Amino acid sequence: MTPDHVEQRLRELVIETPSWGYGDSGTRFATFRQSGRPRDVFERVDDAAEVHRLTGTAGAVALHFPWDAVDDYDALRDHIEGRGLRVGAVNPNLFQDPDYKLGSITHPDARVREKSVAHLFECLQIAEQLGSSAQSLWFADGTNYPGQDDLRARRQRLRDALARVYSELPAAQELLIEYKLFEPAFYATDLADWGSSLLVCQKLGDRARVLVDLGHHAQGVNIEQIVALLSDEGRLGGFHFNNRKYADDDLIVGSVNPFELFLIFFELAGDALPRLTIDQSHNVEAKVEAMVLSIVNLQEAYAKALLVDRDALSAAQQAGDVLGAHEALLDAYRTDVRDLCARARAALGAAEDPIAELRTSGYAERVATERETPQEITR
Ligand code: RM4
Ligand code: MN
Ligand code: MN
Repeated sequence: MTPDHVEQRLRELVIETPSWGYGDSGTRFATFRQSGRPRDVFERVDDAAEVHRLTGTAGAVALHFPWDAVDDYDALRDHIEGRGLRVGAVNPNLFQDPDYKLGSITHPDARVREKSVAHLFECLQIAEQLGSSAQSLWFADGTNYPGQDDLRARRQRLRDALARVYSELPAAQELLIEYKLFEPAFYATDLADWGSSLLVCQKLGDRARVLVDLGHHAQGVNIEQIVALLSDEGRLGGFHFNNRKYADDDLIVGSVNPFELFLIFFELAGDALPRLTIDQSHNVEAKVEAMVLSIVNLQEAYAKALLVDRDALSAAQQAGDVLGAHEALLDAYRTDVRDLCARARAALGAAEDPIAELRTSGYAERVATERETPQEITR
């Protein structure tokens, strides 16, 4: 692909940033308050809009409920659209209420299962009001000890609940089903891997697809191969981008393993892109800055993947030229695409150098002053 084509494709890239990535977050040891942290969903949206202004690529904001719950969803939608954004995926939250100690839709008690399904139904409505086209589901459900619950019964409960949700799914929405190896459950997570999610999706129907979070695998797992497989099956629904060294670390995307990110984009770049969302938690770094850097890293990984000479690659593959094929990937990976991405951003009316622009814009200082006034933090 020529650099002009790459620039064109970059201009079409849309990444959803997560409302929950802008608020205060921490580890189980401590949460360090940041100055200028948003106090409610409206301010979280304002931060998302600033990331979009600087990068040109972050035009949608994913929401999490009840963290982002408001009385008036029309007002929230107006605010989001007034900031030049649209609503991304809606993420129901079935992991914080004390009732969910032993699970949500897999809970042994039918009352808790009903409560969980009611929340999922409520989120279908919220999404309709906000104009969202996806429910992004992640379940913390699992067990901590062998024998704690019946693994097959839990699986059946999970399938029954999701079938009910799927049957009520408005035509404009799809269901994305995320998996995660472990945490908070430490013995058996009910949806622990891509295969478990895929089986559920296949039972539900075409509008149920798998969501891949880069932090949700065992060490050494070949994520790009999972991407190729799900994509080939037409079941790759989307991503939660982040990076990790050890577990679900939720670090800035591309910060630890940029080559893996490039290989994932290489698998994606041949087809229409699925939903691309960031799912990060910035505990010690400035949040808006971290989100901007994540978008820049995504732009660069995508640009490099588009630059791969696919004809040369497949010729080398056909000829059994092992290193020639590998080199075809490395050639693209080693290309400096910073200027190309800067040009694409400029063409979008965004910043050539988004981090530098953010630092000189005074945005952080301005919100630090504006958000000083004590106000209950709704999250
Ligand atoms: C989980 C998972 C979900 C996210 C929550 C907050 O580990 O990645 O996608 O909604 O964290
Ligand atoms: Mn996630
Ligand atoms: Mn996660």
